[in-house]
Amino acid sequence: MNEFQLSAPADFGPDEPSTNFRATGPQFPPTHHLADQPAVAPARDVDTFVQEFLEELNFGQGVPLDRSTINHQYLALASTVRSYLMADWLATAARRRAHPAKMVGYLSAEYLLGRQLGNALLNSDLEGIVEEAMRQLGIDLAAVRAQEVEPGLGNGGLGRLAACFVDSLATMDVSCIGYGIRYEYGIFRQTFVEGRQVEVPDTWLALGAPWEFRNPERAVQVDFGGSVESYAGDQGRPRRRWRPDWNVLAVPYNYMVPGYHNGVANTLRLWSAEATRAFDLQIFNHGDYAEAVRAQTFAENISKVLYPEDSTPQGKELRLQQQYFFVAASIGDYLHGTLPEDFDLARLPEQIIFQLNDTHPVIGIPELMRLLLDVHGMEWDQAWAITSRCFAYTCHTLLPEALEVWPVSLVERLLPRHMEIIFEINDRFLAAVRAQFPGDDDRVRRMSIIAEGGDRGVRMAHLATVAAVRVNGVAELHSQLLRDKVLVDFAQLWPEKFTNVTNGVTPRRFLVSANPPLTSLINDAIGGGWITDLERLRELEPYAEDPVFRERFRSAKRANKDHLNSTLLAAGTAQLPADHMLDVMVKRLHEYKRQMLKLLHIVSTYEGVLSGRVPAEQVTPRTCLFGAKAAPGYATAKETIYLINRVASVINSDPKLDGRLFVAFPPNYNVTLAQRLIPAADLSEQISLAGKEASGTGNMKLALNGALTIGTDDGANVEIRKLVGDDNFFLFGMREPEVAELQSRGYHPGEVYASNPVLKSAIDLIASGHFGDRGASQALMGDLVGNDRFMALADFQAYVDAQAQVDAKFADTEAWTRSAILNVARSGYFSSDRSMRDYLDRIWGAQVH
Ligand code: 26W
Repeated sequence: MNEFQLSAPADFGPDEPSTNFRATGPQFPPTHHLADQPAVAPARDVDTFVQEFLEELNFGQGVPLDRSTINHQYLALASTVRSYLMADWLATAARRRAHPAKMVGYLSAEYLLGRQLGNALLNSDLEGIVEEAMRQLGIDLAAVRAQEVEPGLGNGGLGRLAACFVDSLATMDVSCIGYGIRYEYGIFRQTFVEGRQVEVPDTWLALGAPWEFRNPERAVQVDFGGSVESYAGDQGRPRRRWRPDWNVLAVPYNYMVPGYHNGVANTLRLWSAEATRAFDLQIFNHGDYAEAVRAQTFAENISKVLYPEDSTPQGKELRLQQQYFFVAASIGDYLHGTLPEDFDLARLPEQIIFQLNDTHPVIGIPELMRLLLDVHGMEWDQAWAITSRCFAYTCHTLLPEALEVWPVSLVERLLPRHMEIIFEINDRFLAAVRAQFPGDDDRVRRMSIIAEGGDRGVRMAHLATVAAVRVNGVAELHSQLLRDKVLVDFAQLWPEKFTNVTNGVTPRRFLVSANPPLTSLINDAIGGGWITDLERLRELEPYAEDPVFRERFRSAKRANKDHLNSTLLAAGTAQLPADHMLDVMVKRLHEYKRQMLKLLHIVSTYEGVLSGRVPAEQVTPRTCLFGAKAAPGYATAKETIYLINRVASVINSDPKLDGRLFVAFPPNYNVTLAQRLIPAADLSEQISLAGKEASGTGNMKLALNGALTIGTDDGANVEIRKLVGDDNFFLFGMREPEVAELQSRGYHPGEVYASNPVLKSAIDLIASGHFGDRGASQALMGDLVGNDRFMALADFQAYVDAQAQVDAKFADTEAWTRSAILNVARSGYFSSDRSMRDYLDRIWGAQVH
C-alpha cells in the first residue's frame, strides 16, 4: 500500500448522503461475531442499570453525577430506560416482519399521552430496579419523575382515548402503528389571573424530549395548492394530474409504545413539518434575509400548535392543512415506505385498516384514491374497491356544531385534486341513493357529502360514512342516536355498517400507576391477573361484605387524598380539608357537560345556610373540586370558570359555613393531575344533558378508582349504572327522549326559575354580585334564565334531590364503602383492552393480530 493509498475505500465513495432508506444493512459481508446478533437489552439488575445510567449521564448528558441537575438526571434516566425498551421494539418489529399480519393504522389528530417515564417503568417492569438504583445513587426518583413535562398533544376525551387504545394494543400484542402530529406546542397551560383563565404556551419540548426518535430519512413530501390538468395516459386514456404549487416536508418522530410485561413495543409516529427548501440562498444573497427563511417559518407553522377547540371547529385553513399534512404523510409512508416496493396494492385491505379517529383524518380517503388513481394508474372502480375497504370511522360527538364541514372553496384551493375526487365519490354515491330511493330528492339533499346552498361545504362525517367499512359510536346510547338521528339516512341504507364499541381506559395508567394503595389491596385479595384481564375485578365482590377489607379500602382512599394534598401543596393551590367528601368534576368546560348545574347546587347549599333555611351543621362536609380547561374562544365557558373561582373565594372564606363546604379549582387540569385527583375522589360528577355526552371516559376512571357516580342517563353512564347496579349509582334527570320531547315542545327556563324558590334564590344571589363582578354575574345568569340551551334548570331539582341521597349515603360509611368496592369490582368492562377486543371482533377482523 503506497503512502497515498487511503485505508478505507469510503473516502472515495459518493459525496452525496444516500437517501435510499430502503438500502439497509452493512455494505460488505460482516466478519465480527456480534454482527448478526439481535439487539439484546442490558441486563435487568441494579448494578447494570446504575452503570448504564451513569454512562448516559456522563457521556449522553456530558455531566458527572455531582454536577448533574434534576433535568440531566431525568434525561439520562429516560434514555437509559429507553434502551431497555428499544430491544423490545426491535424484536417486535423483527417478529412482525417475519410473520406479517394485517395491522391497524390508527389515524388521530390528537394523542394525550401523559408522562412517559412512569408508564415505561411500569410496563417494562423496571420500577423495582430503578427505585433501588436511584436510591443507591442518592437521587430522589419522585423529584426526577416530576421533572417530566407531559406531551399535551390533545384536548380531552378523544386524544386520551387514542393514548389508552395504543397502550392496550401493545399490551395485547396487536400489530398497530399510531399516526399523528408532533405539535411543537400542545394544549395550552391554564393559569388563573384574578379567577380568569389565561392561556400560556405549552413549551413541552424546551428541556428536551428523550422519548422520541427523529428519522429524517423517512421524511415524506406533502404537496398543497396549485391546479389539476388532464393528459392522455397509456392507451390514450384520459388521466388527471395534480400540479401543486407548494410543499412541505413531513419528518417522522417515532415514539415507542410499550406493552405491559410482554416485551412488546409498538410505534407511534408523529409528523413534524419542516421546509423542503430550508433556506433560499439566492434571495439571501440579495439581502432579503426574512424572505429567505419565509418558506421555512411558513412550513413549520403547520405542526406548530394544537387547535385548542374540542367541539366547535373554527374552520381555519391551517387546521385543514394540519389534517391533510399528517394523513398524506402517514398513508404515503405506509404505501411507499413500509410496504415492499413490489406490493400488489389490490391486496392493500388485507394488509392494513386505517381507523379514523373522528372526522379530523377523513381527508385521507380522497388522498388514498388520488394515489391509486394518479400515481398507481388504477381505474376508478378498482381504486374505490380498495379504498372503501381500508377505512373505518369512529364518531365521538353528538353536537351538530362539532361535525366538521369544510368550505368547498377552501378545499378546492388547498387540495384541488381531492375536491375533484370528493365530487366524483359523491356523484356515484348519490346515484346509488337515487336508485334505492327514486324521486326522494329531499333524502338526496340530506345525504349528500356536499352541503348545497350558500357557501357549499364538504360534510366530512358523510364522506367518512360513505367510504368506511364500519361506523361506530363510543357508547351504546351514542351509537343508537347515530343510527336513529345523526346518521339515520345512512343507517337505513347500510344498517350492517353501523356498530358500537363502548370506550374504555387503560388500567395500567389509571389504576396501577395512579393508585398504588388500591392496587396492592386488590393484588393481595385476588392476585395481579386483573391488570391485563380487568373483568377479573369481579372476584372482589365478596370483599365488599368484609369489614376489614372495607377499612383497608378506606385507608387506601385516605392515602390518596393525602398524596393529592401534597401535590396541590407543591403546586401552591389550596389544601383540601380532611374528612370531607371529595366531590369531583373534571373534564373540559362545556355548557352541555353542565358545570353550571354543579355550581348551582353549591350556591344553593351555601344560600340555604346564609338565609338560615339550612342549619350549617346539617351540611355534609364536602369539597367540590373542579378541573376544566375552556377553549380560548369559548366566552361562556371562560365566564363560567371565572364565576366558579369567584364563588370559591367567597364560600371558602365565609365562616358561616364553618368549613363544611369547600370549593377547589386547581388550574391546568391534565393527565398528570388526573392521575392524582381520580384515586382520591369519593363522588364522580357525570351530569351532562342526556343525549349530549357521546361516552365520557373520566366516568370510567373514577368508578374504577372507587368513586360513586351521580349522573344522568347519558353516554357510558348508562352502561356503568347497568353494571354497578342502581343501588351503587345516583341517577337523576331527564332521559334523552324526554329531553327531545321538551325541546320539541318548547322549553322555557324562566318559568322553571320562577317556580323553584331554592333555585331562584341561588341564581339571584349570584346575579346580585354577592360573588363579585356583578355585571359578569348578571350576564351569565341572564343567559342561563333566558336560554339555558342545555336545560340545567330543568334538571336542577332532581339533581338536588339526588345530592341529598348522596349526603344520606355518605353518612353511612360502611354502606358507602361497600358501594365503592362494588363499583370497582363491576367496572372491569371499561378496560380499553375490552374495547380493542370489540374493535377486532366487530370492525378490524381477526386477520389483524
Ligand atoms: C374540530 C373541533 C373538534 C375537536 C375535537 C371537535 C370534536 C372533537 C372531539 C371529538 C371532542 C371529544 O373529545 N369528544 C369526546 O370523545 C370522547 C372519546 O370518545 C368521549 O368519551 C366524549 O364523550 C366526547 O365528548
